[in-house]
Amino acid sequence: MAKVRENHRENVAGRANVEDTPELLAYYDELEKFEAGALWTVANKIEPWEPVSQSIPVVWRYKDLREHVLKSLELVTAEKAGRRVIYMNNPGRTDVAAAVGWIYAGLQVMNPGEVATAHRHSASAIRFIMEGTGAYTVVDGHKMTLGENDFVLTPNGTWHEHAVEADGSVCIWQDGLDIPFVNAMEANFFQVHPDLSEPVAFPVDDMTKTWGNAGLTPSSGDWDKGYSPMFKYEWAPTYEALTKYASCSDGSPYDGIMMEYVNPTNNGPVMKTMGASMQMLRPGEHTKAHRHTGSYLYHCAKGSGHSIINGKRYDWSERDIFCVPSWAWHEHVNASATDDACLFCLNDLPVMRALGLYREEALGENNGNQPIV
Ligand code: GTQ
Repeated sequence: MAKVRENHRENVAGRANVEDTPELLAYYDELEKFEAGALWTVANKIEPWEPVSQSIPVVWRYKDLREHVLKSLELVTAEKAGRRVIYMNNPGRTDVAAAVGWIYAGLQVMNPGEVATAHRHSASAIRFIMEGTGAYTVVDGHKMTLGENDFVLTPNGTWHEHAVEADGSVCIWQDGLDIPFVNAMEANFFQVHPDLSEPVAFPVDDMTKTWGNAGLTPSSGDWDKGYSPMFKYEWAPTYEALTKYASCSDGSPYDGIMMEYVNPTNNGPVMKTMGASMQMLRPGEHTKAHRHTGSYLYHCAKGSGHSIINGKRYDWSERDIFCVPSWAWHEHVNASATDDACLFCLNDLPVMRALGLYREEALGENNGNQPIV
C-alpha cells in the first residue's frame, strides 16, 4: 500500500474526490513500483487550503531549563561538545530539531575562560544574551563584547567564535539559527576554522561603533554583503528607542510598540533569512489578534505577561521563550499595571517577504480578540 496515500474526501468541486475501488487500489500499487503515484490520492494533503504548521505553540520556561543548562557544565567540556547547547524541540516536529517552523533555537552555556572552536556555516545565526558577564563573540575578526539583552549576528559564511573572558562569570545565551531551513534547501556547509581559533583583527566593538549610530552611517563605508555590518545590537539604545517611540505613538494594535532591528545600509532585515524585532507592551496593554505566515520565536527580555495563541493562554515571564507557528492567531497581554514588558522576536519574515509568501489577516469578530477555549 502507498506510504503517503491519503484521500481526504472533501466533496468540493475542483478538489480531489475519488472513491477507492479495488481496481484503483491495484493501480496505485502498480504506480508505486515505479516510484510514482496518482496526485489525486494526496492532493488535498499536499495542497492545504491555508498554511498548516507542524509546529505547536510552546513555552520553554527558564525556571525549568536553567538548572539543566547549568548541569551540562559538569557533564561536558565546551571543547569536546563543540558547542555546549541544549536545544529546544517543538513536539509537533518529528522530522528535524526545530523550535518553530524552520527555526532552530538552543541555550548555550560557557564558563569563564572558555572558548568554543571557531567555525562557519551556511546557516545564519543570532545570539541573545540571557545572563552573565564577559561574553564575547568574534565575527570575521570583529570582537564584540556582550551583555544581557544584547543581540549579535553571525551571518551565513562568517567565521565565528564564542567565548567568555577569564574574569567574567558563567554566561547563558539563546542561539537562533535557520539550520532547519538551510537543510530543507539542502544547502548547508559547515567548516571548522583551520586554526581552531580566529584572530581579532579590528578594534573591539568597531562595527557597532561604526554602524550603530541612529540616523547616521559612515560616508566612506561601503558594504554590500547582504547582511547588517552592525553585527551587535545593544540593549540600552534599543530600550531607549522603544521608550522614546512609546512617548509619541500608540504603535501597532497587534504588537504595541514594536521596532525592527535593521541593516543600516538598506533599512532591510538584519540577515537575508532571519529578521528580529523588540516590542514593548505598555502596562495593561492587550493587543488585538492577528495571524500571518512566517514563524515567530519570542524571548521575554523584560517583565511578564501572557499571549493567547489559537485561543489558548500561554503565560511567560523574563527569560522564557515561546513560539507562534505560522498562520496561528496571536495576541499579547501585559497584565502589570506599572511595568512594561519587552519581547525579543526572531522570525523568518525575510524569507516570506523575499519569496512573495507573506500574508497577514486581522481577526474581524469579537472586537478583535480571541475567545479563550
Ligand atoms: O554557535 O554557530 O546552538 O552552529 C547550534 C549550531 C549554535 C553556533 C547552535 C551552531 C551554533
